[in-house]
Order: sequence, then structure tokens, then C-alpha cells
Amino acid sequence: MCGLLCGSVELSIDLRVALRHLTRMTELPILYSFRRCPYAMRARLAIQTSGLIVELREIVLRDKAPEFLETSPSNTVPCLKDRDAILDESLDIMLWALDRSDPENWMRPEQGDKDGMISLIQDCDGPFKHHLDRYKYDTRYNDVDKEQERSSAAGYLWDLNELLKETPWLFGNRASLADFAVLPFVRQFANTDRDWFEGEEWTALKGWLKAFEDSDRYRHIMPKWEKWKAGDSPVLFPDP
Ligand SMILES: N[C@@H](CCC(=O)N[C@@H](CS)C(=O)NCC(=O)O)C(=O)O
Repeated sequence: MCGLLCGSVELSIDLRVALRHLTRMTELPILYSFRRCPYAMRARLAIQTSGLIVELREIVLRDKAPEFLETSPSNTVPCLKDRDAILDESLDIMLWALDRSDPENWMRPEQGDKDGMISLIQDCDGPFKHHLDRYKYDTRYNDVDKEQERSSAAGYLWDLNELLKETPWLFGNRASLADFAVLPFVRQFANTDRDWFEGEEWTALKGWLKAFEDSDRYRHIMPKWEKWKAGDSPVLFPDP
């Protein structure tokens, strides 16, 4: 559906022009993103909860826009440009958004603290992602045993399951930074072989992932975007 539909009332052309003008005047931060990338998903989750608005530029990884390549030192998504500042790591983008506004208190979990959350996220981005990549994309690597990689990655998921047996979220009875930094990667693991994932007895983990995938929060970060090119009308995220 057109992003400029408000309820059932289509915004007038004048309003569209005004919105475009306003976007230019206020110099919204620019988020280079890719819909299905778990790193970009976590960045969008944090931006969405913060209430900030950014201009989203959808990047296609096999045909990256030159403006994106000039902006991102690592040539990876997500990348956020806020005036002169460039944030090239998804976790930094989450922290940038939540530092500005954190209405759901993601940075102040009910149990544990920021250091504990960061440590759990680092285990996700480090060893878990290492094995996840070799499980999901095993043919891209030499000498990997797909099942061995799956089993190594699953160790991290069993640890998450233990936490989730105690409380509905990783750090207590409220969602926090840790949940939304990690969930997109657990989803990526699950989707690699959904039948196998559903057959394992990590019941708390499965419930946590399902609640996320069924949520409005998830739906709102996953609309389909057209590939961005210079000169396109700005696409706002979240869709106002
Ligand atoms: N360190 C980065 C990693 C991001 C990353 O690896 N993104 C992938 C897409 S999911 C990417 O852009 N890969 C570059 C490519 O495939 O060309 C972050 O946390 O933001």
C-alpha cells in the first residue's frame, strides 16, 4: 500500500510536496538498509521503538548504490548517516537511536544490566554467527560439516532457552536491547531448516521467536521497499 495513505484518506499532492520539502529541510538521518538482513532488522527495530524517523534507502547487495559505497566504509548494511557522523555497525545504530529516545527502556532491563546485554549480543555476533553462516551457507566454505556447524550454533540457542525458561524475555519480564539485537539472527537460524528447528525441544525459545514473528512490531519493520536510487522521493521509516 502507498506509504502516503493515511487511514483510508489519501494525502493531497500539496501535502506530499510539503512533506518532501520538510524532509529536505530537516535533513533526516539516512539509513542504508536491506529488508532481510538481520543486522539491518535490528537497527530498524531500535529506530522504530525510539520514535525517531529516518530516510530509508533500500540497498540491493548484488548491485549496491554508489552513494552507499561512498558512505559505508565496510560496504555493509546497515549504515546510518546523521549529518557528518557515519555509523557502520548495526549495534552502534541501535545504541545511537536508544541514546536519543528509549521509551520502552530497552537499555535498562528489568534484570541484569547493559554490560550483560552487550556480552550476550557479542556472543551472538561472534561465535553464534560464525557457525550460523557455515550452517546456512555451507557450500560457500571449504571443509565445513553442516550438521556440526548447526550443533555448534545450537549451543548458544540452548543457553537462550535456559534464560527464557525463567522469564519471557532474555533479561526479565520486559523486552530489552538484547532480545531485539538477537531475535533476527535466531530467526535466520530457524529459517535455515524450519522443520528441524521446530523439532527441537527448546520450547521457551520457540515461543519467544513466534511471538516476535507474529508481532505488529515485526510487521512494521518488514514492509517491502523498492530498491533505492538517487533522485527517488525520500522513503520515511517508520512509515508515518
Ligand atoms: N558489522 C556489520 C555487519 C553487517 C553485514 O555483514 N551485513 C551484510 C548483509 S546481512 C552485508 O552487508 N554484507 C555485504 C555483502 O553481502 O556484500 C554490522 O553489524 O552492521
